Amino acid sequence: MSTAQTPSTPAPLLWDIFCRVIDNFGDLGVCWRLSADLARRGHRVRLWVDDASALQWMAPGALQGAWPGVQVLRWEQSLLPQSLAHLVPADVWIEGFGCEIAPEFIAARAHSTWAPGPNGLNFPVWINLEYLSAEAYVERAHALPSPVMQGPAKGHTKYFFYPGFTRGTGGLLREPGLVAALQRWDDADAKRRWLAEHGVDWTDEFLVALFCYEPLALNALLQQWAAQPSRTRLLVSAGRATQAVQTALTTLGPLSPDSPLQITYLPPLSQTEFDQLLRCCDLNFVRGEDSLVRAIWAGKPLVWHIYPQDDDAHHAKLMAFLGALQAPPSLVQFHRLWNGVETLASEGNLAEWLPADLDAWRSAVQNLRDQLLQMDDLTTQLIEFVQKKR
Ligand code: TRH
Repeated sequence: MSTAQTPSTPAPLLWDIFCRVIDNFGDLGVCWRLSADLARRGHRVRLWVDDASALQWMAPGALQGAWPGVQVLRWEQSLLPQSLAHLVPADVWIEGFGCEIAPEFIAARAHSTWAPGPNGLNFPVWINLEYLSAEAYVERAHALPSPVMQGPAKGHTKYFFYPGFTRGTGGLLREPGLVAALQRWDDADAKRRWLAEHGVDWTDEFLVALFCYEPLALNALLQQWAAQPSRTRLLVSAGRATQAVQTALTTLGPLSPDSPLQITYLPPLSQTEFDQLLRCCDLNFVRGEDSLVRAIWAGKPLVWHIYPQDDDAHHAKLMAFLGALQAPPSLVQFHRLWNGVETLASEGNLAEWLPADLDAWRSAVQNLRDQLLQMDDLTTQLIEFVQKKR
């Protein structure tokens, strides 16, 4: 295959993506998905990360260099003069979620006598990739320049890049062909096969994926699923969700083998398998940022456990998302309880809407997904943005 570029196909670029893991998996999850998506589109990526351990299960092979086009590097290497001296200069720098590139790294580039980068450019397009929100400020702040006032890059400009749900934002990560690929799991046999391969003996119960922090309403929900006549199988993600369910069961008591609620604890899945899991289930509980986006692509009813902030700033962010989703009142109410915006007035008012309103919940997710499919995805927009700034 020829690698020659025509005037309409912009040359592939070299990207440095920087990621610091604050907690949980979302920072790395997003930075990895972006890296892999760029590489699949022919770009080359160096992913500098302070704790890459979760990639062992999120993207098996990534740490061993098995993903063509992506090189995972330790953050500390970005501070070492000897590792910087021979580094091919990148065309783009991405700071994931406000993590700041080490001054040593910036200085090495700013003061270097390097020849211009592979595309004839002396300084990279520098982007701060922000957190996802549906709040109104996102459209105002997206793509704004931020002049660098001090340090070795003084006089250069960074740009804010905001993911989002509307055309005035940077969009959402969505690899080409993703939604079509997920549709294969609509077939009951494919789904059964996938579940069996992952140790789930599915006998047509209502399937629920649970990826959450420690929701206060969890006990009540488990209790109700265990008490209602219809059968539910809960597929619980590894880590905090598993711990939360096990803690709840110490209060509620163990489930009997013939309980209508059966629980399977999943091992950590790769991102690809995680996406497939969401497509298999009838209802998806997700959290943070990246899994929310994946649950939208899955097109199944979803409940979001938002990442909590000390000053309750997440309440406005939650309501903004529910607005974007045009969530029916029962789904809004369920989110308020699940996220502790309000507490359960009495037991018995949490799971009772689930069967009744599930169709409306599903329609809301699918309508949002269909709107989003009309927009360019984040990687496409990012590449276009960089091309314009060069
Ligand atoms: O893990 P999260 O809660 O992550 C984050 C972080 O807390 C981050 O600091 C915060 O900024 C952000 O939330 C808002 O949830 P999230 O964002 O959904 O990330 C989880 C990632 O882990 C996602 O990429 C999917 C992946 N994953 C797997 O690949 N396999 C699995 O089995 C599971 C459970 C998740």
